Amino acid sequence: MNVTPLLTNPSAIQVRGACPHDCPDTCALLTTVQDGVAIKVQGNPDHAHTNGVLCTKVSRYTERSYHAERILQPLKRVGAKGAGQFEPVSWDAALSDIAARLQAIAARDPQAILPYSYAGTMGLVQGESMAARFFNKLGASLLERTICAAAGGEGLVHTLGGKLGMRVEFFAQAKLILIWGSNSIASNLHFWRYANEAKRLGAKLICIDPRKTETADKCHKHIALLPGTDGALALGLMHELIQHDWLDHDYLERYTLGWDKLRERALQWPPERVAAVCGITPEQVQNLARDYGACVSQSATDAAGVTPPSAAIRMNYGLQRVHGGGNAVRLIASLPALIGAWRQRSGGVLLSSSGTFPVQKAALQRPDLLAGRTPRTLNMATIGNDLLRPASPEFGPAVAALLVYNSNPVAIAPESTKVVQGFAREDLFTVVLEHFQTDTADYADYILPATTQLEHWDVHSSYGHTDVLLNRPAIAPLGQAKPNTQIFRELAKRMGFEEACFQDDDEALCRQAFGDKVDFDVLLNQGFASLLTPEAPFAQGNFPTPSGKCEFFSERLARQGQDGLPDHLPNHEAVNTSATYPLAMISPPARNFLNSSFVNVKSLRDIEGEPLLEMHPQDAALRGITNGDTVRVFNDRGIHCCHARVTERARVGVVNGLGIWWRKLGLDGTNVNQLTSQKLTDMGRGPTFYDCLVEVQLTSAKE
Ligand SMILES: Nc1nc2c(c(=O)[nH]1)N[C@H]1C(S)=C(S)[C@@H](COP(=O)(O)OP(=O)(O)OC[C@H]3O[C@@H](n4cnc5c(=O)[nH]c(N)nc54)[C@H](O)[C@@H]3O)O[C@H]1N2
Ligand SMILES: Nc1nc2c(c(=O)[nH]1)N[C@H]1C(S)=C(S)[C@@H](COP(=O)(O)OP(=O)(O)OC[C@H]3O[C@@H](n4cnc5c(=O)[nH]c(N)nc54)[C@H](O)[C@@H]3O)O[C@H]1N2
Ligand code: SF4
Ligand SMILES: [Mo]
Repeated sequence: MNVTPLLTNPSAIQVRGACPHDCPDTCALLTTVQDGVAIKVQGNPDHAHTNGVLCTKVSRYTERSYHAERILQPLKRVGAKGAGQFEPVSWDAALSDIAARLQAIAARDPQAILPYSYAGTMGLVQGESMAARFFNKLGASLLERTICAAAGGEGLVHTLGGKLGMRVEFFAQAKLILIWGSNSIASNLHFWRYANEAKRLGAKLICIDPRKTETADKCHKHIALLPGTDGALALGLMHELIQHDWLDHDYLERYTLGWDKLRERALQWPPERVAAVCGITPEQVQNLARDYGACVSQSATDAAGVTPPSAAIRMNYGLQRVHGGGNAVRLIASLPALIGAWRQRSGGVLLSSSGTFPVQKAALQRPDLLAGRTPRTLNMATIGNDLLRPASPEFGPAVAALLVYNSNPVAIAPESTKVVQGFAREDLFTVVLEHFQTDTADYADYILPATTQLEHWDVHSSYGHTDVLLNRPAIAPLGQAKPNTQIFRELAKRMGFEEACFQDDDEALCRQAFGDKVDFDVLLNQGFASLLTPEAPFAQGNFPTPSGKCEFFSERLARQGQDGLPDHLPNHEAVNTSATYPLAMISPPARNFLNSSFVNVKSLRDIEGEPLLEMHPQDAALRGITNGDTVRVFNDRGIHCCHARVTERARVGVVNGLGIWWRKLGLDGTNVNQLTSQKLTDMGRGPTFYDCLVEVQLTSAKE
């Protein structure tokens, strides 16, 4: 059945969809449509994880889709680069000109063309399907999509064997939950529902986060460690587990690799050393270990048939945006094996479930269109540097054309000064597919109007649960907007790409995404389909690593010249290492934005207020700053002005700049990324947004 008529309003229908946003929850949507207009977006009550509830952002989805500032026709630049002045142009004129420009560049070297995209939509079809085919056929530079999860993803792969972990629903049955580097209430609301249920059933919740978040408020304990010190804390926990013999020796022996080596390393991390590195007390380390150690299991049930309490860890990507992020994830992902937590379905760890999905990537992206060519790969985390690099034998051609879709790099990429300089290059040809005139779109030569999730087909995996979701269009495209797929199809035609795969329509692409691995009829009829996954995936080992074990020691990493054993790596810019920049700045998500999306939706922006820097009263007093004052936050990379919020949500020595505001909405036309660096993580070549030292000065006191 395609759509469901509504009992309370017979002239309206409800269309099943999926939330497209970069959020672990991937909710099932029900859009109510009357006379071709979407009047309401709700959570689908039939989908267990969504449970009929959406976050505030997406329950206001119609406000975003029908926003007065939606771009609804192709626009061509008329003013200076970055001035944001455009005039309407026909699709035909825009696409013909873009194709001609790309052909001219490709004739010299197609690698001078670079796609730039991320997870503005997480849809497999409006993400990398037709777009990837287009760039593969062209032979354009490849993009390493590292901006979010690269370090942690690698950490998981080298420890557990994939982006896999506990099933989210079983957190509800855990007796101890560590919420580690995650502000779940803001960024993973539907996980929080399960955690809250566990809490009602008597579980203890502990939040490990430099910031006192709304999630920390609701946990029994909060450990406000310094950013980038999670690896040390995990080693300290191991130290205590060993000292007190809170270990599942049987699990360690059967199902892990490298325990002797890890044990030796952990024994170098007594609580006092950990406390000094993490900026917490030795007792906090000891108490955390006692809580975790209380869940040790010798086997799933003891001799008397009693099931031991289970310990579950919800990590999120917040803790891996630092130099040692990959190693920290390796250490934390190792913890459940020490106490045998994996033996129960309500024990273990979850960072991402995305590796569960049998996505048919080659069918969608068609790497065969490269026809033997191996274009260079550029890292999206260093777009600032790469746009400014001249041609050289090592680098290849300078980037001459950039096609941006599903991303807002001028706002979200680190070290904005460089990014902006790069985008401002007069000789760079930039095309941006967008809903809105973002900071990035301001620098476009052409802005092409893209459809929103209400207007196109898509199919979704998830990184927070294990269901596949189908998104049907609820309404026709607004104005002249087209799906990303259609834009690339039409560009392909103008470039003379004749392969049949450029004809596939969006429904066909949706079918190809999982091929015969998921029953498409179930998706069509129900809107979602659950993957069959084991309840306790590693109860008997079966880790998809080369050894089949939980790899404390990784031969693969050792062969790459890395330490095969995880360790704590200090931040590139660690606290107490610079007299000039004594404060660490982190810039985690704001609850009512999704990265830089929704910042232009007024009702949501009104809740967030304005760009603010949270400072601990002690740090503020030292600098003569009071609540509401205008401050300059600065380091060698730049200056960002905003208002100070003096609050104990910030710990001493750490300031928090929440959310990724649009630069043009900031006090001085900048956001926090003016300060972040392009230095990379230990694994996965990811960015280090939360590894950033700054100083703060009063510019003007509040009137
Ligand atoms: N409302 C909302 N939801 C979102 C997003 C959003 O912007 N807004 N973003 C989405 C995206 S892109 C992602 S990747 C996911 C996950 O996104 P994450 O960035 O993991 O977001 P959070 O779950 O908020 O977790 C970040 C938490 O980590 C803390 N943190 C920062 N540095 C450290 C550290 O060194 N150690 C520890 N232990 N904690 C640290 C921060 O204070 C913050 O509370 O969430 C998604 N969900
Ligand atoms: N300082 C700091 N910087 C960060 C982070 C941080 O915590 N702190 N977080 C990082 C993380 S985790 C991530 S994931 C990145 C996120 O960075 P991005 O993936 O760039 O995410 P957004 O900022 O939400 O921008 C997505 C854009 O895609 C557009 N879009 C949405 N759907 C479609 C569509 O169907 N078609 C087209 N053409 N466009 C569409 C939206 O309008 C929006 O402007 O930011 C990173 N940057
Ligand atoms: S942003 Fe996350 S919580 Fe909100 S509707 Fe989408 S998937 Fe659900
Ligand atoms: Mo992300």
